[in-house]
Amino acid sequence: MIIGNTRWDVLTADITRCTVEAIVNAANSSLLGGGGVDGAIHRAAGPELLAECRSLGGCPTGEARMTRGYNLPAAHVIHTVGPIWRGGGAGEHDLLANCYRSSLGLVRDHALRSIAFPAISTGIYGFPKDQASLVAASAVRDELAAFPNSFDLILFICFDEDSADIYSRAVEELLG
Ligand code: AR6
Repeated sequence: MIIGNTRWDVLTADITRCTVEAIVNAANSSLLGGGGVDGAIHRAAGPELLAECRSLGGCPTGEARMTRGYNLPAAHVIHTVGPIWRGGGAGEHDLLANCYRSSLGLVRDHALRSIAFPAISTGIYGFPKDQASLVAASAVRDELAAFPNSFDLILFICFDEDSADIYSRAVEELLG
């Protein structure tokens, strides 16, 4: 998809291998590492990432914090904390949308142009992928409308083909 100057794509890949300016980490509120994509990012970045994360003092759900990328191909990591799925009535959709907005806000604040997102909250945190993909796509669509030409490349990186199909369909649906 091309929207203004922005290419927006869904890929099946390992986000730790992505050469973009910033990759997003689906972290927890301690920012001190964990399993899933968080564990993979910390392993690939090396121990200096954890040392920098310790200095941040955590992050509330829906917000985001930026660090360097150390041994990653990406120069920066944006750590955001997705909501734990509790059935959908606990503000999960808004909190997940905030993760995408906060992350894109940091990209803009630092004048970066390219970012790769994982499927935040859809692993250990249990958010249903069909709903999470629509939240993600609508949040990005709204940011692109509000801040046109602020980004060159936005990637949704899925770990398997089935997820990539779900996120691709959501992007297509949201863009009509
Ligand atoms: N590249 C891209 N996507 C990946 C990768 C990877 N290397 N590894 C996993 N995924 P999860 P959450 C996908 O569980 O649900 C951690 O312990 C995975 O298939 O990583 O937000 C944190 O510390 C799934 O679709 O994150 C938190 O405690 C997606 O990434 C908690 O897990 C997100 O799955 C956060 O849970």
